[in-house]
Amino acid sequence: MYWLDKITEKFSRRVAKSSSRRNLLRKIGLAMAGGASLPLLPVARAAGGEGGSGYHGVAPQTSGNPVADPGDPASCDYWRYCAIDGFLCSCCGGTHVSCPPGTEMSPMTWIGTCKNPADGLNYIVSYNDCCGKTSCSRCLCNNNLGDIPPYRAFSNNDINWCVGMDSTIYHCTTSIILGIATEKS
Ligand code: ABN
Repeated sequence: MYWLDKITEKFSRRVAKSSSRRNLLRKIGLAMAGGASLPLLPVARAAGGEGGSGYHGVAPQTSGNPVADPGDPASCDYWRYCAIDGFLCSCCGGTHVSCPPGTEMSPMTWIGTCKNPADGLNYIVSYNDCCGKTSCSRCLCNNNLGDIPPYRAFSNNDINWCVGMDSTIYHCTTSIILGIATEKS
């Protein structure tokens, strides 16, 4: 019965191998090593990468003319935002010059003057609020170049310009170039 002994031994060894403590530890070790290597996999990191807005889930954007209008409109550092106080429409389903769907642009605005690094000229920028939907709450920017306390409302950026609209609910802010500033301030 030598062959039966051999078969039984082989079977027993296989069962022991697959149920031993050593095998269990080996499986745990493999799982841990696999888990540790997961962050190395190539996943998209739109917001975290260099050049991104720094806001989670917001990919870098362009003005459409990177030479004359450089920078990322989804980032607070974009030159046009030197005097903005609000949520960037670029991060809210709109762009730096258009409101997100379902909102309406307020015709009353706060005006700032920002220097374009491409040509060194000062531009008059209108910060039009988009109204009619609850606050976007993404990409809050509070840059206050030229901001003056609210006793002069049109020189203060901390104002909801949705007043006078069908809906006064503020959603986000755009930044639209009106022209070149010719006078020194
Ligand atoms: N103009 C942006 C804004 C809206 C509501 C409150 C403060 C500032």
